Amino acid sequence: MTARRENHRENVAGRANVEDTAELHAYYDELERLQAAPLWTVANKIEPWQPQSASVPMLWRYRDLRDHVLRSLDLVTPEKAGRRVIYLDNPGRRDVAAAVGWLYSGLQVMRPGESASAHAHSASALRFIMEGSGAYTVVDGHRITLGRNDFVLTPNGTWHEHGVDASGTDCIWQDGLDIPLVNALEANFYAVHPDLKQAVGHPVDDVTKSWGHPGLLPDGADWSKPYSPLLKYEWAPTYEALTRYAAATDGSPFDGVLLNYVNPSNGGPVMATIGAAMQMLRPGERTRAHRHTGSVLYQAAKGSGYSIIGGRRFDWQERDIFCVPSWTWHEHANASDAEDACLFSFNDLPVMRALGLYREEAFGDNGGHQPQS
Ligand code: GTQ
Repeated sequence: MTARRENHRENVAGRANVEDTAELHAYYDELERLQAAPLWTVANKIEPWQPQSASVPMLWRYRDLRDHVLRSLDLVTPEKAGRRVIYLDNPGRRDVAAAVGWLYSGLQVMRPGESASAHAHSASALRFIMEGSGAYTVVDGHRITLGRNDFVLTPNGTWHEHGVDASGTDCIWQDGLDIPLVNALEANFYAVHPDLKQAVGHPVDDVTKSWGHPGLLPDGADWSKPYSPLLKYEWAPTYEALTRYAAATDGSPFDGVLLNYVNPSNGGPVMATIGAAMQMLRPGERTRAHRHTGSVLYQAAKGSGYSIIGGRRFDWQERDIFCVPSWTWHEHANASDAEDACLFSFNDLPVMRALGLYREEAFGDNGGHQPQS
């Protein structure tokens, strides 16, 4: 029979396994003319036994990318580019510009005195500050100062603009957005602010001054928007919280000591579609492997180590970014016996959970590690 049609047969009871015959092919031709097709030729492909990620496990080394990112300072202006960003292009996801799964990520660079025009979109966004001083963002009129390892939100629908104070230095931060997801859902709107700039309507950093106190909420706090009012999570209190938690817990066998960034008004994820975490791998720690649905993008915020992802070992240093595709075995190790290592990560787990699609599995049951290829 001709091989011109795909026919994904499996010799398993309950799965599609229809032979190719001339009569069937003639029938398929008739269906094709009606923009229709027989399910049984594709059923085994479109209903795999388990998630089949098209994303490739990847590590982007900062020492390889940094000079190229800085070069864009001389090559394009924020005015012409809109935003000066070099994005992470997963070889399995080029068609949707994703770094992994349905998540986009890029490295944005700005000079002192520069700013990008204010805009809003249906995609939710976050930044994780990598280097430089004087960076700020304005989110719905709240001006927010940004320092190293700070994590900031620009949720779905909010006006936002980024810049670097004239007194600052060249700044680089990681952007993370759910652009591929929102495009897959065919729900993405984009707007440029009519004035290109927002009026700042609140004291600088009022978001952290109001919402950023552990265990304390403003009296009468009334927040019903579907994202965290805190907007910025600073590095110093985050690291202190990890250190204190590490003294009180054995941690997770899969993640070490992990704290999720949450919405302080309800304990939920920071945004409806994107969750984020900071985890500490204690000196000498090596975790067990597990896998779960949902995609995760990591940035090494402190220290160095390696992760084994889908059987491949990726050695990371501070500022390197790597991804774990959905349903892929992964485990992490701190390379140092003296210092802790910290991994920032963001993910689409709120989507998986909200849609009832979250699943998780431990590798083996004897504390084993996945084989490396
Ligand atoms: O600043 O919201 O890296 O809209 C890509 C698209 C950043 C942003 C990116 C965006 C943004």
